[in-house]
Amino acid sequence: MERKNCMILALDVSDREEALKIAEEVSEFVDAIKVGYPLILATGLGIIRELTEFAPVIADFKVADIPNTNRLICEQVFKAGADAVIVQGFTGRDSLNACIEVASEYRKSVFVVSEMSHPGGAEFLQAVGEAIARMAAEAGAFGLVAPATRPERVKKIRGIIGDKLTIISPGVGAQGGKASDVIAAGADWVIVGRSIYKADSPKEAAHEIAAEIKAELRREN
Ligand code: NUP
Repeated sequence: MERKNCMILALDVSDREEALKIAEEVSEFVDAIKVGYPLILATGLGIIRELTEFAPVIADFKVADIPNTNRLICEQVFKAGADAVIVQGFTGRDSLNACIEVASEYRKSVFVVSEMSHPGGAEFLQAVGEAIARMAAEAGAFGLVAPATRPERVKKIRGIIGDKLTIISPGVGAQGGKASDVIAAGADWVIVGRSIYKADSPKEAAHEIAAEIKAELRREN
């Protein structure tokens, strides 16, 4: 995944044609497309391969099971053509190791959720977010998913992991986070869903957020 636009599209629509249309329209502004249960349950796993025509695909299954089941899930995801999978960290090191082993067999990547972006993410998960981030770094994960709704948490986690891991950050726009704030806090990519796919012009919306990120990166350099 090339870090060009610093933006990942979260494509949570449930119609195949619409998904492909939006992916094509915004592909020049995003470095990857994240798909999850809504689109895959509605259209089937084959949509992953179709979307790879426009950008690398990240499968957001938040894999959270015992090691053997995690392994079986990750095998399906990579066989389907995904470039990366998102897994939960709270299930522990053995479950995470299983995902990372499969990913390395396929030469693909694992992102670990350290804590989540919604208000409920602060209820239980935030308390163990830093420990999960450390575990992900030790286990050799490629990156972390950390909340754009709480840039101060992204900054803290970046401080813990250094430059070892890539941080991708959801919660921009519809959930209240601001792309430039979380990039400034240390995220490598923002993940944006509804603010793009629900916009009158997804292309224009993606363009605007991409411009905001570019301005922030220029300010930093
Ligand atoms: O903590 C997380 N928050 C979050 O929103 C972890 C995630 N994977 N996501 C996903 O990011 C969520 O499932 C959705 O696909 C996307 C954010 O979409 P939106 O709020 O921009 O529409």
